[in-house]
Amino acid sequence: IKERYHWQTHNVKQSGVDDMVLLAKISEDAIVENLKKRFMDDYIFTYIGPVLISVNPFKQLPYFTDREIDLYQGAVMSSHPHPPLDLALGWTGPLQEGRKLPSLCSGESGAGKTVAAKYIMGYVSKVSGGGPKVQHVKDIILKSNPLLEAFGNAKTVRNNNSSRFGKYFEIQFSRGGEPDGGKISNFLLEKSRVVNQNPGERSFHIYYQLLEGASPEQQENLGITSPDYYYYLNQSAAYKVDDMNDRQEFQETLAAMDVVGVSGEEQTLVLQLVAGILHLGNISFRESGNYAVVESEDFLAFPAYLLGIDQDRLREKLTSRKMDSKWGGRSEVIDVTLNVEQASFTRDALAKALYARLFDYLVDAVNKAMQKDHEEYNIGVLDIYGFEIFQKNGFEQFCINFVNEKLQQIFIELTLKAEQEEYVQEGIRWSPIDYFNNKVVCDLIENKVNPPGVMSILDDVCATMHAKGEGADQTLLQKLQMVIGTHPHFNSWNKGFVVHHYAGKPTNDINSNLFPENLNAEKKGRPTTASSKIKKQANNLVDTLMKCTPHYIRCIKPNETKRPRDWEESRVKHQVEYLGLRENIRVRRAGYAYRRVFQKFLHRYAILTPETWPAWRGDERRGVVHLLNSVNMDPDQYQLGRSKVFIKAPESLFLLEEMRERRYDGYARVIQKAWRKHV
Ligand code: AD9
Ligand code: MG
Repeated sequence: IKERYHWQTHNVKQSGVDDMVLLAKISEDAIVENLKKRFMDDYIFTYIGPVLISVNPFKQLPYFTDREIDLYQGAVMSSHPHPPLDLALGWTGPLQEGRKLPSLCSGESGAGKTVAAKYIMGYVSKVSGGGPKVQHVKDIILKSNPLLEAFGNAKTVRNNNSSRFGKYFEIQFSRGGEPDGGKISNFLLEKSRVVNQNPGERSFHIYYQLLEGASPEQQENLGITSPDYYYYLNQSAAYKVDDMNDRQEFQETLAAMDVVGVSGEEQTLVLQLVAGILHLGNISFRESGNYAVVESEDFLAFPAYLLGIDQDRLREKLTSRKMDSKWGGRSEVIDVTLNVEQASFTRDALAKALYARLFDYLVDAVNKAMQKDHEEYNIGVLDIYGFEIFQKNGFEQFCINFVNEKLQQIFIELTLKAEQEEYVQEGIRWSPIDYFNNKVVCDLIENKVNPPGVMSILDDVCATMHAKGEGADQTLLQKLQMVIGTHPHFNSWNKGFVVHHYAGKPTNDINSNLFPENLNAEKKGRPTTASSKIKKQANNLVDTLMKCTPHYIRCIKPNETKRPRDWEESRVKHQVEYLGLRENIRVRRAGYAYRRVFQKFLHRYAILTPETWPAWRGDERRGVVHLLNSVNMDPDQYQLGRSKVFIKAPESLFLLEEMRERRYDGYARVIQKAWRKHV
């Protein structure tokens, strides 16, 4: 009855199809149309087989009320997509087998990855039990979000709460299924935002939180005044975000620090550092006989005090640098004075480095608080910055889009791989499907040789720049043109270059900070560049994920206005195209649209034959054959694997469902009749 009820309720209000494998026609237009129908009816989740598509509704919908969770937790497989249900089936199931279960949220900036990731973490905390220790870990899992978002998220033109770092959050479980530990790995924070933002964008939220929320005492101690006073905030002239209460969020950030065990004293230091960086930005320089001097000593003392650096030493650091010099066979370190441009660059580099360390410190604090000595089971959620194109795209966009490219690669390899593996494992015959493999774009960026990719060429130019001095940008462009100028996914001209990503074509402007900041690093030999670091991180991630069976959440952004019920057809279509949803459905269908282990299949359609009702006795495989024969299923339409039945066309399945429904209705009428007679 429960199953019947379940099935019926989900067929009462049917909005489009909830698994697009069942679409009558597979075209991009049909996919967009289906998603639109569902979106307008507040169904934001749709499946393609096990892949979850989520369309950002830009309004609050009730997914995770207690009632919803009760209703769905442990529910039988229904055709109604719902993340908690998904979790119950997709995750807690295999979790019992002791595997790592990663979920990958992907999609462009503002599509809803972070919100989806938070729902998942929230759900896990809600449904699992546990004593005080477990409760504490759950608190940390939940509070780590406002904390890391305060320091790592910012308003961009794409998203008012855009993640400017990537994270992979693992929740560890005890044998009893209680979350009792966790670990965050963070990826490349967009630290250039600390010193400079595009028009209309803000720096990290914490700055505005502090300025709005500081107590009078903090205001005095930290030199807090209005945001337009600070060079690091006033360049973009954006201070407020719609629907965001910085003052209130400041309190939440502090409370979150309490929970993760950052003591009151440490919190004071954290805020001191945040304010110190702001004041550092207000140090300006003027030219004096070809080299830079600090414009006004008054502006030096306060940041020095906040950062705990001796004032003279700070001055020296900002206006000169140490250099190795070879003289007459001897090597010595000499001080070289800097010009105004170099001094400002050094100031900004210091600000960025301090902020990045502060961020790492906070991630560490969260990790320490959730640390567990041995791992048993874990589920992970990957939430990174989404693919983005701005008017000016710098080095960081280049890295962000590269990481997205790698993620797409995992999706392609694993959805196909998993599909193929299952067919092989079950001994099913099938023929593979063509689709765009973005490996060619990944190679263009990260190849070491034959030909070297953009990152290698960039590293090379960085390594030789000291000797060359100026003209790094032109050298880079020439080299890129020479080595990969004819690559089908690459274009360059005298001011920049374009990489044709799977999701779009951002123009990387040579004047907008294309070089990673350690171009002028004082290190000897070949320094680890920012690009080699992100390359390594991305590849480690790929290695980890490739060993698992990730669960995909493909997020779609329906409009640029951030308004509910606003549907921009062409934007959605573009995303449907580049996410490869059509290929995804085709791959899923080319083979078999539906698969179910024998026992579950028998259970669901038991009512169709007297021999299987209420239960089939004997060999399950033979039971399935008997069932399919008695309903005259065309033998071309299905194959039996080793443990599962595979059914090709969705229509065949519809037929089974219809028959099943008629039988139930028939029974219901008989029972009603009997009942009426009885009364
Ligand atoms: V970025 O790559 O970090 O710039 P995300 O993470 O993909 O991006 P995010 O999750 O931050 O986007 O979503 C953007 C905004 O859309 C949120 O701040 C919400 O206001 C809104 N949103 C997203 N998903 C949902 C949802 N499931 N329900 C309601 C949502 N609102
Ligand atoms: Mg995000």
